[in-house]
Amino acid sequence: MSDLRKVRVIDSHTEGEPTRVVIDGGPELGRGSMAEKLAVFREKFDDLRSGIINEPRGSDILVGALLTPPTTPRAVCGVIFFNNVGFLNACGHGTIGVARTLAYLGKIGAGSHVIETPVGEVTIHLDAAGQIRIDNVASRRAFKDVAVDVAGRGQVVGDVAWGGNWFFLIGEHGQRLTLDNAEALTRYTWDVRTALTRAGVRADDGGEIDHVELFGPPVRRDADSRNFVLCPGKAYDRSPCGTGTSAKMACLYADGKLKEGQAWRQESIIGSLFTGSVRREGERLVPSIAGSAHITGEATLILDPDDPFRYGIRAR
Ligand code: PYC
Repeated sequence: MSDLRKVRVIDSHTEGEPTRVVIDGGPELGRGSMAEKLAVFREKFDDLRSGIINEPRGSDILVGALLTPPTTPRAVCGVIFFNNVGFLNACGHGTIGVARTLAYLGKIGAGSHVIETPVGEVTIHLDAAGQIRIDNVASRRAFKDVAVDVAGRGQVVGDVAWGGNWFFLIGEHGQRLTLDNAEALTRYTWDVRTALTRAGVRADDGGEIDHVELFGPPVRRDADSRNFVLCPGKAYDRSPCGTGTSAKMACLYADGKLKEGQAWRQESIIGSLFTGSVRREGERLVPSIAGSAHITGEATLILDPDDPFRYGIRAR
């Protein structure tokens, strides 16, 4: 029994999208930069990533967050996000979940706190009432109106934008953005993603465009838009997607449709809401995202060396 590996986690959801924060028993990633720590996690501990997220302990929709020691005294901690198929550069709903978890653990109080990610620093603002807002990494649109031929569906046009991850954002798609249509939306966005890969469409820094986002009119009266976001592992985001909303606001700003400080209320496919805005800091466009997160559980995961599925159920 002494060979059992134990991993302590705290689960939360942010506007419906779950985050599993590893607070103890995670892998030791060394003393390098956050990007180097991510590389060590990817190369040496991918089994553990899968064991924490995938069935039978987790599910495709879970996003994991490994807390690391900070590499700068400015930050309270570093974080590396991961999912059912690999790693995320950053994660908006996940950062709000990490903030809620740190507050739950008594590690942060009301005020502003910096968290490091492999793609830059994010600032979380926690108010006395427990509301959370994050200032995300700088966002930008790389390409406008990129046309891609999608097998069996014809040409689809979208923008390529960065919000901490790379997104293909589509306004004209002819799809019904309702939760009861999630399977068809998943098929549509997966077809678009496959077409982007086949056509060799990448971001301007060579990055893979691994999130696809559809936009349409809101259902809620207090929202500006509703979206459906397909994540890299084929699960759809239950929240309005923090990095996706950041990418959307970068496009709106570039088109002159969103001004600095103006609120953008993004509704998700399940009807939850993020309120965002942008501000310029020199050349950088900094998006802010506000939303609520709730703790849903605390657990000790056990990885038993005798368990054939200790590292999760994976296609081989
Ligand atoms: O909120 O940025 C986000 C996100 C990315 C993938 C799932 N959620």
